[in-house]
Amino acid sequence: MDISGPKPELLDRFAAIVGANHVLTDPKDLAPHLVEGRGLYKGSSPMLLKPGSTAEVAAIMKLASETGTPIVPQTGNTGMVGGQTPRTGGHDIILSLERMNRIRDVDPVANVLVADGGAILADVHKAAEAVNRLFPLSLGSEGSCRIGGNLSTNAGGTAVLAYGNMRQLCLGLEVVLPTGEIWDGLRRLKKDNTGYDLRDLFIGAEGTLGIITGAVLKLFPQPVGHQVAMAGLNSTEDALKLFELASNLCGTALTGFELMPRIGVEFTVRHTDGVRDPLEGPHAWYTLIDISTSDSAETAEAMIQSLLEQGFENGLIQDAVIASSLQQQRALWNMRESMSDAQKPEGGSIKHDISVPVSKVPAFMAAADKAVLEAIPGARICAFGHLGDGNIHYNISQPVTADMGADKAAYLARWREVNAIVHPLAISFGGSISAEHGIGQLKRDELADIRTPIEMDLMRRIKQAFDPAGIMNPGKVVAIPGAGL
Ligand code: FAD
Ligand code: 2HG
Ligand code: ZN
Repeated sequence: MDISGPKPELLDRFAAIVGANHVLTDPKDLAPHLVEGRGLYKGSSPMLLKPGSTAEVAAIMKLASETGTPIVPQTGNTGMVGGQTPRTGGHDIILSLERMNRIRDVDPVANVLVADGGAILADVHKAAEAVNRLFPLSLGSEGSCRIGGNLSTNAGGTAVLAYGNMRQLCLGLEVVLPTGEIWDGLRRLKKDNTGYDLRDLFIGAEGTLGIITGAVLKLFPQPVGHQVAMAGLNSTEDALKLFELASNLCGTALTGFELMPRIGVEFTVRHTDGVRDPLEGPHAWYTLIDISTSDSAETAEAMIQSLLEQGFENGLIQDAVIASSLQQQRALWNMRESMSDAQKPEGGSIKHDISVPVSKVPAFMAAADKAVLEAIPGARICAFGHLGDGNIHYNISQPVTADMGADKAAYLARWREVNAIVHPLAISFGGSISAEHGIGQLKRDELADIRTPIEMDLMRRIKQAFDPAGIMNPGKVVAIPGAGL
């Protein structure tokens, strides 16, 4: 590719594949696609293409591979590590699957649903509900994120505890390779040991190995009983003990166990319409407990009652509320799911997506708090997340200052410095620096510090085998030295 970017004639050839109505080139139209939600990355691109079929995606990739044109897949643009954002100062063409948003098939007997890569997660939920089934992936972004992005980031969310992450929820894939070939792996089998698992290579690859255009997803029976409670606690140690108690009492009926700090509740109450403080007085920590049963509604009710009773008796719970209607259940979940966005109006937030073995969460938090507050006195630590999975969004809002707006950039400039405190701590507790959001651009240069040389070498060889021309979302996940990637 010419370093000045694709020539107008080449852009015309790309546009002709999808038709003029499905191409964006005006900077105003492109603008929302050049930046991600946190505003950390802002890229450039001459064109966004919206193909309407797998065949059109294949034609785009064939032309891209023949002409060495870099392509960035983007679906809902809710990713948190800049994987969907074109490179700054580059000429990557954005390929959006927003028109490929169909539910292709639902089979409630085999418990599978086949969707286009551009199907919106909330629409997949609705299609499953229409046949009395559940698709359990649950994210705050479910109204806008799409299946191709969920698979490519191996998304997690609030139901991983019971149902697993996206990798566990997928049986088969349809993928357009960087060469333009189509791999039809839309198999519906639970058991299939026939050679290397190609599907698992594309899941979590963040668009660096191919474009996911379709997927076979697993469905589950709709729960019969469902209970949601919020408990106020004194410490993360108590939260862990309560989690252990809940696991013992509820077993697989425990479908969510989320942790939130007081400051996160305050941010959410302050900045989210309709969210109220869930308990009478303030508490240092809150856990959101979700229980689903398949036999009867009474079982779920008995379980939540018994859990809270024992939690009070053991001195773990200071106060609690059980949602008494579907509306109240939604309100409690809404508070938790709004916590990510509620940090934005509080100035800069330096974020982490760490995981440690669940039993180590309190020790990790204590060590991280101490180190972070030494480095940034007054920092407002808003560490929340999926306690049941050992996955904490260890986010740190900037200290309150006279001019928060002006100080935000200076604070965010300390991002790497703060990562360098928190990430090694997570590793020292046997953890990971990216539990569910991926690597993208944000953590690309840290990957080699946390994966072994053999792992890095294997990842580079896989990348080169699938994408020898280096056109598939270059600059993301794995750096290929000397290849400009
Ligand atoms: P995009 O952002 O468009 O893309 C994400 C990555 O996938 C990029 O690298 C992109 O190039 C690649 N990609 C996209 N589509 C394709 C495709 N068809 N083929 C190949 N590659 C592709 N994430 C969690 O895991 N857990 C959470 O609890 C969670 N909560 C969130 C809450 C909020 C409020 C927000 C804004 C985000 C949250 N996220 C969470 C992050 C985000 O929603 C997920 O990463 C989501 O899975 C990305 O889907 P998307 O369609 O927006 O993908
Ligand atoms: C969540 O669990 C998301 O709400 C987002 O993964 C976390 O804002 C964040 O860091
Ligand atoms: Zn999360």
